Amino acid sequence: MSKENLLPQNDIHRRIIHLDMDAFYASVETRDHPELKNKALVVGQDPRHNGGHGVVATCNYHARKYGVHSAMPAIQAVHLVPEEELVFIRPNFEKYHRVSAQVHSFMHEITDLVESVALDEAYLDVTHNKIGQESSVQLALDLQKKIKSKLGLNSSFGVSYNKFLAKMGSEYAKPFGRTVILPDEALNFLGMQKIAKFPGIGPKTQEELHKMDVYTGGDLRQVPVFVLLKKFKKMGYIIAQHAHGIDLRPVVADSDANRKSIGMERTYEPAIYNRDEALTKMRNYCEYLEKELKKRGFHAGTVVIKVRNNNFETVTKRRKLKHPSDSCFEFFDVAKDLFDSVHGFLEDGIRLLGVTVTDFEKNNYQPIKLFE
Ligand code: TTP
Ligand code: MG
Ligand code: MG
Repeated sequence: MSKENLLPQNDIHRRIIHLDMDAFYASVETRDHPELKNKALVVGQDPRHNGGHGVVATCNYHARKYGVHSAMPAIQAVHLVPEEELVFIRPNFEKYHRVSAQVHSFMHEITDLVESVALDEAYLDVTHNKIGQESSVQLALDLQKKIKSKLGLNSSFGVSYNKFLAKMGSEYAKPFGRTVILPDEALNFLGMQKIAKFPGIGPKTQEELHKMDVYTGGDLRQVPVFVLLKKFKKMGYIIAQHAHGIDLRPVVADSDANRKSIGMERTYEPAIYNRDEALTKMRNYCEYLEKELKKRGFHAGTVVIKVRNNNFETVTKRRKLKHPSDSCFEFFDVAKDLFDSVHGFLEDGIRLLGVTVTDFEKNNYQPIKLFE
């Protein structure tokens, strides 16, 4: 087996949009205070009236020209920007939430597969969409246009076949940017990017990679996967996938992400008296659960079974897994054990059987599969 086979099979068939609002809080404030249009607008408390305290939430692009940015101590903005241009404005979170909800309602006109990352930013899987529009680029353009015309705000988007590339795209052309990365352009695009632009490559990892003469996505792709894996462990494997344009994470709809559990139960008439028959049913449920979890990109931490007998006595039993999992086999192992710990029900006949998994956590990346 060649070492490059450590990478999962790519999937280039999805259509994903990543949209992010430009200078979000600051743009909302400029819209509502047009007299501030030509100012360097910083959202945050004015440190000059505040004992020098406070941080910059965000600032408009005018202020960015002077080097101001999010999370910077506000007092630094005072030093960087000429006094007559500088304006501080206190954040109005209620308003930003309201605008965010409006943006989301436009997104939901296109698809319910909307995954919010922050107030001003979301992924949309538009492979199948409500509008029946084949062109994901057209959908993104229309969305950007609608946000502009209805809300008076600028945004940037990236369109590609996975989340990582779509996000790289939306950041690439900010502000008011539009970037489309087609499957056969992805490696070219990534090859030109500085490694600092890749998610997961912070200053420390950058330094380590520079020591290996790796400066761009192109350089990164030349590094064998096992080297990145050995050096940077789990994150190295993610970085390696990115360098090759691979990101299999699904877009998890916000409504799904809030789900607390997934389960399946059925009633039986006539009742079940046979252990193997009951176990076969539960095994089928576990297969369904694995499929549903994989679809949503979740791992579950706990398995719960429910059993009801002919006398309508019902028991539920639960057990935490050693590690969160999305494996049918691991669920079934536990479910079988729990089932065997319910005494006397088979003799009376089983009317209802259920298996549920809960305690979700997000499974962000594909596990390494050494042997397929
Ligand atoms: P971002 O999307 O990171 O930044 P932005 O929208 O201001 O600018 P752009 O996307 O054009 O680069 O964050 C969205 C909002 O979240 C931002 O307007 C303010 C808030 N925010 C903070 O409060 N603190 C922070 O450190 C960051 C990064 C953002
Ligand atoms: Mg933004
Ligand atoms: Mg954002």
